[in-house]
Amino acid sequence: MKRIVTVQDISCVGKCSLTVALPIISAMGVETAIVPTAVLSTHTMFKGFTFRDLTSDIQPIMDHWRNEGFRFDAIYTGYLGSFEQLDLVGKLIRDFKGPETKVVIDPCMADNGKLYPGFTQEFAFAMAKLCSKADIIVPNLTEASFMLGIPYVGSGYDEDYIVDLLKRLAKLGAKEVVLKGIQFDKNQKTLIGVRNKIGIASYNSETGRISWYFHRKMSTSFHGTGDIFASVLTGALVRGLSLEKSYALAGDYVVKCIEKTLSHKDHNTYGVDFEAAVPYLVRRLGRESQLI
Ligand code: PXL
Repeated sequence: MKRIVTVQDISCVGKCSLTVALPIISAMGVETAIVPTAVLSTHTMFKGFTFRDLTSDIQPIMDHWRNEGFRFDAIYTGYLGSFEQLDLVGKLIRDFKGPETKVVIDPCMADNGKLYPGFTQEFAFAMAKLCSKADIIVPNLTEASFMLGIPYVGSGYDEDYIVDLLKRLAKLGAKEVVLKGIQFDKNQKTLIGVRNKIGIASYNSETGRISWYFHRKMSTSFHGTGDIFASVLTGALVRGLSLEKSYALAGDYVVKCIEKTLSHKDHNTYGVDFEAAVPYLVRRLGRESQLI
């Protein structure tokens, strides 16, 4: 069985980080090892959350695993809370990346032009440095801007701007860049058929290939969807789908999760009902992985 190790926090309530990565990657038929970085009562969009830092457990976990000789098909990191954790993840990659291991870094720290509580510009630069060790990075536009140290442009940009961002992000050192949350304004010169949609662009720095995938824009955005996206992308890659097919599946699954959530009028506002859309994910993955 294929095996992913994912490094991120446990937010006990909130449907993000490990509480989505574990069930989703498992449902995709891939073993999910975890390194929990912290335990929070909820994610940080709630007021009054508790936070227990688990940084001091990470090195002993890695020491034990090294003795056991564990190897992983992918190393996937999400929300990391400190500079020390960034260093430890660097060591994890050094010690556990085999020739076939895919390293996926989701520089989860910001959205809608703002850093999440507790993060700084300095941390964003340190995360950018960690990204040099990745095969694939999956920032949104806000995270991309902070990592590059440039102002966030939330609207009015064109295709050339996105291509330039992709190339600058690739210079951080990852082989492939997947940029999320792209929306072109009506009046922009752009790809046919993508207006009123939201999408993803990718760049392979070895082949120079740029690809795009756009899907329906939902009326409401929810926390945790970036974690769901990165989990599905990593699971699909390990199951053998191409990067383009993996992020198309991830994007479409997020849309389905939001649809399911909005279909209940008493829905949670903190996270999506990803559980209700698992059958869709499993069916589609089954179909697509048979075609490989
Ligand atoms: O979904 C990203 C995320 C992960 N972990 C924690 C968070 C957030 C976003 O707010 O607060 C603790």
